[in-house]
Amino acid sequence: MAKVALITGITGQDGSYLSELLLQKGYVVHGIIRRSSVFTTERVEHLYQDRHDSDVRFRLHYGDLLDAMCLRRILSEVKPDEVYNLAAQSHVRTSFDQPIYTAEVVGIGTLNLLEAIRDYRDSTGCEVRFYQAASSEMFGKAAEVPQRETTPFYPRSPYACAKVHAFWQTVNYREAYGLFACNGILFNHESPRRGETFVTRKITRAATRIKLGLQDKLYLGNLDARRDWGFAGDYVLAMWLMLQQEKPDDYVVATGQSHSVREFLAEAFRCLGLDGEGRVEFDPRYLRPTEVDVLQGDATKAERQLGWRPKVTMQELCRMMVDADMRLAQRERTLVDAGHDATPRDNEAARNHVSSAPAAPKEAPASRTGKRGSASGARSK
Ligand code: NAP
Ligand code: G4F
Repeated sequence: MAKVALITGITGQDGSYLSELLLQKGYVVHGIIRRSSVFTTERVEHLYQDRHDSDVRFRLHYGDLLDAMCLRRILSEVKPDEVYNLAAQSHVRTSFDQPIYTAEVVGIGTLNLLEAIRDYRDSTGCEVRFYQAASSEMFGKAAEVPQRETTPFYPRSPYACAKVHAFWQTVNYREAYGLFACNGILFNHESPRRGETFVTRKITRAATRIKLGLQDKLYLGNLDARRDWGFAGDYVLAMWLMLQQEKPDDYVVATGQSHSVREFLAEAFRCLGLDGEGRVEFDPRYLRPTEVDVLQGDATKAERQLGWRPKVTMQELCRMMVDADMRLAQRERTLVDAGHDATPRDNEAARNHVSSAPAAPKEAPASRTGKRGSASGARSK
């Protein structure tokens, strides 16, 4: 019989890649989506199946990590073998503006789900394997470089504090209740489907728009921060592998290479043959009250125990994102030249970036970071 997976955060970057992977592996995939006044399902639209079709293997359910009752109802209905908890208020800078909300979704939301799974298991006798999307942000002001599973946590944002809470709750449910629960401590991973307010995508989107004369400038914060950037498509495989092991455990997932924001920026401009001189300006709004200076992971354990390895380098990732965003910018350019509004209504940038997906994905709508670079604070963090 086909395995059943339940994914929270299915409409996000990772949710879309993980869905594709699990569908390819023959799973029935269920996802939890939040009700919104606008469509939020663009990243998984290509996976949608009409419920009236036979052999429907992809289904979405309304719910929210903050609604404990609905989590219980969905578990009873779906009867999952595996639950992947990817839902989060995942933007670090925003977590300083919304610390309590972030703590509720990331911290208490995870606990709501763990409790629901424990009760479901105890009342039905059905085992459920649980994956928690932990984060390298938990290392924060890191005690060592590179960071590994044994590196102590020193969180530097409300987001990271909440992820540390969720991490230890996951460990505790494993030890206290024997739940098969794993933390994937994932370092930054990006793709053409990355949200446009994260720095890599903000850069590739702006650079391609600058190249085509759709935008003058790019406003950024701290260019010296260093991150270990990998490709999201590679990282979802590590999530799945963790739940296929004999015993549950926690793993760092990273490329082992660290680059500064400045280096990523230079790489994006280099891909486009663009001179960045006078194009990039500093805006203190994008600084964080406390910054994480250097993240660089050591994924030796994941390689040894899971047989997992990253395939895409930072340079290849940057090229992939620039190419996808260039296609988007070209569409915008065509619209502008024809006298239409330049703001794209949809975004097919990621179409050619589903390494082995059953169908081509549709990209999320581009954030309106302000025509000609006038980024609004709320939109382009
Ligand atoms: P993302 O693109 O920001 O997606 C977040 C997802 O969570 C979206 O589907 C969002 O739904 C959903 N969500 C937010 N609040 C929710 C709530 N209260 N209830 C239910 N769903 C909710 O994030 P991502 O990059 O795919 O990352 C996936 C997970 O990995 C997150 O937990 C993130 O913190 C963690 N992580 C990410 C990275 C990275 O570099 N990408 C690294 C380490 C850890 P809407 O579409 O409705 O907003
Ligand atoms: O792209 P970022 O916003 O990602 P950040 O803060 O590292 O968080 C991401 O990765 C975490 C894993 O380590 C995830 F857990 C988390 O959910 C998220 O996916 O910022 C990267 C760096 C930071 O140091 C930031 O200060 O880029 C710097 N930066 C410089 N200018 C900027 C900007 N970041 C953003 N978002 N916007 C800027 O204009």
